[in-house]
Amino acid sequence: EEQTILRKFEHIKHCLTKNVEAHVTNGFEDVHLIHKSLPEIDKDEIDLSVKFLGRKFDYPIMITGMTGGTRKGEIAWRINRTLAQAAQELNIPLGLGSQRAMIEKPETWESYYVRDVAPDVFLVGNLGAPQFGRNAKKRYSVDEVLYAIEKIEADAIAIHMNPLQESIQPEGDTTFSGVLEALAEITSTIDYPVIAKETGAGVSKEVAVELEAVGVDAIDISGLGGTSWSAVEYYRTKDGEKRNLALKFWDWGIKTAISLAEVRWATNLPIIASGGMRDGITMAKALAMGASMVGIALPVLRPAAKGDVEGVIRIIKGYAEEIRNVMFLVGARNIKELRKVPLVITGFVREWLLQRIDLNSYLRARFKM
Ligand code: FMN
Repeated sequence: EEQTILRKFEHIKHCLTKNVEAHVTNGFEDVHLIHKSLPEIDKDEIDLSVKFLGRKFDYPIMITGMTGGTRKGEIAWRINRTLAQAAQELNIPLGLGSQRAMIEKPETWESYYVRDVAPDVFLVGNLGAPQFGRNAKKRYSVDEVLYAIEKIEADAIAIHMNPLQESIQPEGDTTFSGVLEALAEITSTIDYPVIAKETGAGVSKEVAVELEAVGVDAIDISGLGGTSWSAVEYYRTKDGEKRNLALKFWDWGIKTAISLAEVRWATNLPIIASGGMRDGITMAKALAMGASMVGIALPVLRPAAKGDVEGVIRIIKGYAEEIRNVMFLVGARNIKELRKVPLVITGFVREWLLQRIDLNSYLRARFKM
């Protein structure tokens, strides 16, 4: 158990001090919105609010799960409280980091508990797919899911899919057989929304179709182009061979822009587009491509680690203002209209998508959810 907690410390430390991002882009440079010389709207009538999983949010931006598992007063506790206060003020959803530590060491539960400072925030708990594998050392069931949600008064649960990280990690849990069957049991048993979430390597159309079939409520695609878990594990491991493996897989995965188009085309599920989202123009492109929400993690880690609530708010409001500016320049009054504006897809992303989806039907139907 100590190992789970130590690992979390190391992950945060490396994410704060090293370059842990992919060496490749997340693909949105190949996605183009068309400038509109006559927008025929007033900038101050633009509405950034969105509906997602039955709730209304002021901005189409979510902070996705990063941490938890330390004692009260320590770093993970501080990060979650800081993010929670910012999310409460902004009225946006907040994800927590893996609650495995809390299941193994129940006394760490308070580092995930933020209801006292964020009574209204839409809070998403987090557990890992490998713990639901048939051959997991201690296979989780619906009981652990309900405990993770209810102990901290969360509104939903994200099950993270991280085979890349687990395959690189020296002590990784690579027990992924039987996860779909476990997800089917969870979604049919509990009343809370279930989000299937990648962690930086993207979701393909095939996996998205499987996830839709077992009844998940949304997918966080978390594609390639932002935080790389191979990079994080590269810095953590001292074993030469494992380091080499981590380096080779630094840029493994499906770029966020590509994953988004595949999943939007193949399913009707709401999508959180995350993975390297670092400015509002990119975020507006993702929303125009059919995402319901955009997700960020790494950009708010630094202010959160310092307890800087205003710093987190400033970053997210900055993105929001850029999204608003794009919406003005393409003549979209709200996110629904943004999802209907024309899009041009060029280069590598176009070439990929032509082999994987019917690009024209996707471009026509990207606003279906
Ligand atoms: N994702 C999870 O589902 N569970 C986690 O426990 C988790 N821990 C993370 C810790 C850190 C420090 C960071 C930076 C990310 C973590 N993630 C975790 C992944 C993020 O939620 C997100 O999917 C990924 O970092 C891509 O977004 P980004 O490029 O904006 O960082």
